[in-house]
Amino acid sequence: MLLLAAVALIARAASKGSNLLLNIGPDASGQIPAKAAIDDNKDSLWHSHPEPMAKNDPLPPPQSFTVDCGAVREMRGFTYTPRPVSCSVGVVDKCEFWVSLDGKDWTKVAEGSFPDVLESRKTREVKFVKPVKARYFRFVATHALPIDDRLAVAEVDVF
Ligand SMILES: [Ca+2]
Repeated sequence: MLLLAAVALIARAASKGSNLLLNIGPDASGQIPAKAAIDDNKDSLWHSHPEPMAKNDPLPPPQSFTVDCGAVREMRGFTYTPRPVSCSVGVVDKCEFWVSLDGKDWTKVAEGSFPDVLESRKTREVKFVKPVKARYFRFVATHALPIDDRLAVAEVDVF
């Protein structure tokens, strides 16, 4: 059971025409640019925490964001692009990928583990066991290197 929705914001994704429902931590008060995870720009980042993060106020995983694709579509897998090499804090190396038809009932369809993520920030592709039909997807960051109390993601997409 995921319990991640403390605050929900809705923003318009710039390039993919999706509504972004973004779940942020219970103590977050700032505008977190989660839409930056689906803007086709590897230099813009989703952060799990407000900027600047309070020194004694970590937001440990899992942290997530949820995307409304606007209509039911077939999904065969997802891609994940780590944050650029210019910073190595909170680089997500483990994640889960969930999908939903209605935004209420969720099914985990994949897990990702990228142990070489600090050395290589290339885009990773994870295929589901079988294609699924869904309108919503949720990227859940479950661990990060080398610091696990904040998380950042450059890009996530479905294919
Ligand atoms: Ca981005």
